[in-house]
Amino acid sequence: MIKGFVFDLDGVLTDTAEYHYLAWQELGGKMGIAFDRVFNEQLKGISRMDSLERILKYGNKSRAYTEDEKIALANEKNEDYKKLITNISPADLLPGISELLKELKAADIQLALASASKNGPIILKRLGIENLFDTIVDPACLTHGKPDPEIFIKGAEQLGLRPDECVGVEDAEAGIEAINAAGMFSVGVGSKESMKAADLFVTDTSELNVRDILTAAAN
Ligand code: B16
Ligand code: MG
Repeated sequence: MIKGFVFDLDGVLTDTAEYHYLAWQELGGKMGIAFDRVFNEQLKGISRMDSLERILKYGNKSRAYTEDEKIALANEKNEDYKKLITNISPADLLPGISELLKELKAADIQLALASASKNGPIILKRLGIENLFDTIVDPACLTHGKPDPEIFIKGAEQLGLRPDECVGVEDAEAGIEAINAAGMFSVGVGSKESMKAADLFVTDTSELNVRDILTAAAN
């Protein structure tokens, strides 16, 4: 029986991908690395340091900086990003999410956040939904990023549930891989092609429906 939902943040609850993109672009400009939105897709769900490594590799500059310089570059990106997310408000919740979360709470289902973002808590607060979440996994405590299942296993653990008692919701391929490997029922938001490994998929958050998900997870 499903007793908990473990949510990704970016692309599921709100769309912060555009702000990550703008902040990485700004840093890319300073490093002499240009990239577009197509390349940016590869950064979704990937941690800050791993994203920087991917950008450097893309620009053939993996060895251009020391580890300390890379940390300073990632911090610089985060300072820009934090400025961009200052004005996030409940209006930035993706379609249907507010209703979905309230319906889940009314059904006594526990909620956890499993986001790679260290800015997750402040974003939940600005979105006005922090009180609906029972727990937030701290990405700083993790050894492996998505597609490793660690973050979803930890989410279930923090809810006091087994992974098979939880549903995981994701928009990134690496995220669906992580949910499946954790042994949870996976719900994907995105195209049929990118969400082909999901147990259930919808193309838009407005199509997420508690009854449909619980029925599919029970079968
Ligand atoms: P931060 P998610 C991820 O969020 C983003 O998709 C990814 O682009 C970002 O690099 C990562 O969080 C880390 O974010 O720099 O704020 O710690 O999709 O896992 O909710
Ligand atoms: Mg995401």
